Amino acid sequence: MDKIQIDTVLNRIEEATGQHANPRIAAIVHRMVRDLFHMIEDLDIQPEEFWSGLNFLAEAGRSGELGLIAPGLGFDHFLDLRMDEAESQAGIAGGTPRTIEGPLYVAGAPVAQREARLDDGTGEGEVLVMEGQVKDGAGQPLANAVVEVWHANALGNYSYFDPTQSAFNLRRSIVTDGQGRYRFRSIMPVGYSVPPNGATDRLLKQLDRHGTRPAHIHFFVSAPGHRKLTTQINIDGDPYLWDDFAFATREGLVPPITRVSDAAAMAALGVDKPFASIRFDFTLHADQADAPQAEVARQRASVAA
Ligand code: MBD
Ligand code: FE
Repeated sequence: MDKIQIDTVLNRIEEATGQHANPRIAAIVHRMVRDLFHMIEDLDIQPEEFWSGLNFLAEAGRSGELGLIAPGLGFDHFLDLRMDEAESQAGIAGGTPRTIEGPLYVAGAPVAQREARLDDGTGEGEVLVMEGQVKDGAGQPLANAVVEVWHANALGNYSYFDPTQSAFNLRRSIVTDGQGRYRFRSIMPVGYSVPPNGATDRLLKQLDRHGTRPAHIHFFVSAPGHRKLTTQINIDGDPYLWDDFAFATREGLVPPITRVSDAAAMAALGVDKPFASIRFDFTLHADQADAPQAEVARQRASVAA
């Protein structure tokens, strides 16, 4: 089709916009329609392809998988890179790198002071102890920081979304002590994979891609007067470490794992096998008025405590 013809029809559609339109929404919708019209033209998209794409998105919505398709196509990571860029423009540098939240956070997890056990004791998996400090940009410990932690079990599944797990299994909010310290005992997570034959899986198969994440642990770290950090650590040695379907692995977020076989340390935890130990400190940036919001509002699952 002639570019002028496309512009003519696009202009008619945009001119239908009323006086009381939301200008931001209108700008976004117009741009999206414009780009998609040109895509249809450039790729010569056939009606059957258009309707099959529309129905695909509708089904992904019905099955709750749009939150998986977005990271699988790199959108979440791209938004991270844009936030990094915005921070750098505001003079914010260093600190613990951010990485994507993902779709599996649940608000309302039990709150613990200084330390917590995350697993309910029923699941498989090597015992893992993770500890460290929350610090400010000058390396000073942050007392009363909140470390929200959530991760998958040894089958790669998250409580709440996996109804076979107990409420808030592998999810806690830990408040740091006077020296900024937190500590938790849990079990080693295994990488999540998208639901077999779901919309995300079928899309990725068309791209000859897998839908697996390397084993990881999610965190929101917040402290009064500081920018909230959304991040993850990865479990070193996972075969998918640098082959994450969500593109979220970053340098600085792969701490070394130590195996502890010291008898006294094992006895103190009440375990009879060596356990894994990770030490990881989080460094937050101070609040800054002219910097973009670090906290992202989005729909999240929530369960009353
Ligand atoms: C996850 O566990 C996850 O962290 C992301 C980003 C997407 C799907 C599952
Ligand atoms: Fe995850």
